[in-house]
Amino acid sequence: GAAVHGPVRPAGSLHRRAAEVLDGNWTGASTVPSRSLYPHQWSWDSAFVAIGLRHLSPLRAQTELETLLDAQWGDGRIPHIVFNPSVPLDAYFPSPDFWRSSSAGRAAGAPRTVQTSGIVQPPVHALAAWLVHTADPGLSRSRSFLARVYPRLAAWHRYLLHRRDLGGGGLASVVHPWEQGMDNAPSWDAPLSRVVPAPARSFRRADLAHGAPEDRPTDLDYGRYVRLAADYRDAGYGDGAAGFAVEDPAFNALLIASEHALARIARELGATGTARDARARRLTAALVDRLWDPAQGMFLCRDVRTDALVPERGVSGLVPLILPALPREAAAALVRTLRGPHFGLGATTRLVPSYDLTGHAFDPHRYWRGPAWFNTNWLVERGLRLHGEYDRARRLRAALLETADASGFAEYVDPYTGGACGALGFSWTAALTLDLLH
Ligand code: 9YW
Repeated sequence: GAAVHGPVRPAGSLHRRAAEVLDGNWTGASTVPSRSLYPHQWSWDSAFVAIGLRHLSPLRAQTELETLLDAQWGDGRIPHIVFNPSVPLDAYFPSPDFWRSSSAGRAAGAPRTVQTSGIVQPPVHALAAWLVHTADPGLSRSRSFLARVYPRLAAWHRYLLHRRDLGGGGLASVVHPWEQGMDNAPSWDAPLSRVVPAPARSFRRADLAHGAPEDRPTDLDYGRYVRLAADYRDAGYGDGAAGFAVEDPAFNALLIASEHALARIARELGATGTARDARARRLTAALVDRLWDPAQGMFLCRDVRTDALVPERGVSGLVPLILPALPREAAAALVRTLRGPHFGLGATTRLVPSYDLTGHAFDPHRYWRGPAWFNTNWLVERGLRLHGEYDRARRLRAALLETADASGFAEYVDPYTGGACGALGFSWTAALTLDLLH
């Protein structure tokens, strides 16, 4: 522990090391999350990367988002992976021949020229586009950056709010754990248990060639992920019939934060933005109405198929702290929950773990079942500042910078020791480090 949280190195050199990670992961039009583990473009990774990249090169940050948006489907969805055609098929599973986007996704308007997955990831993009614009408004205006991305981002939100309101309460549902971005979070265990796993011999995991099996999801999890994705593909990527449908607090909070960002973008482009801000406030009320658990002092997932809240505490339930229209009592309760025994912030941990420290499924090394991740911590830091918790935000920021540096920009870390897990030289860890340094 002590060695990992050692003395802070001069900020200048941390800045340089973070920039080197992003340079190394840049392909010319976008950034891969990790050279070894994830050799394509991932949707929410690119949004977080753009947020950091804007401090190095606003042009590259704009290009990152434009490349992703070029792969948008006709129905508005932004795919979770845009495949790099020069990477061998067996480098990552599921590969383009699994998703078959240009044929299976034809009715949903999948692009013909690039291969993508058919599921989505959290909508951080409008927030990222706005932040990228503010880094260099002159460049942004000269390239009509916002004018070009605004209609695409609006179509993306329309897809989520109309096609994905599977619970009928105004929120968007995810139809696969990969869509929410926290692949093996314990909140998925119950809704996933109803999915019949695809036989292990029917697919070959590529992730185990790069990551330690005990830090990754299990084979049984993978069998269920494969079954869900194959069923969705075989239904032409149409929404409604999914066996797995969950309303997740972080996914929806990011949609709402992005809706507020779209209001700002609309104002910059000469409109009023009032309708979007009003919608963001309505969505905040729907989030509280459907996912807030007053007894736990946090948000939980709702399993749409059983219409019940899932009794697992995950970091996803703290992310709504980023919302400006959150009721004051909810914000105060979230801060208490962060500091309490389940997340231990400032007491037993210096970074927010991905899952309840006292939970039955807690594992400090296994992916989204305990380790601390930099993107969720960056969001919590932002939320703490938004709600006036400056001291706590300052301490979290310091811990993030120290841990990012000492871990070699790890993908995720042990929440107690800060020890590195997963891939090193991970893009969003480096990008969000840069953002925190500014
Ligand atoms: C996988 C790329 C992605 C992230 C997800 C993370 C992981 C892909 O990596 O999923 O193969 O498991 O869970 O959030 O976007 O970094």
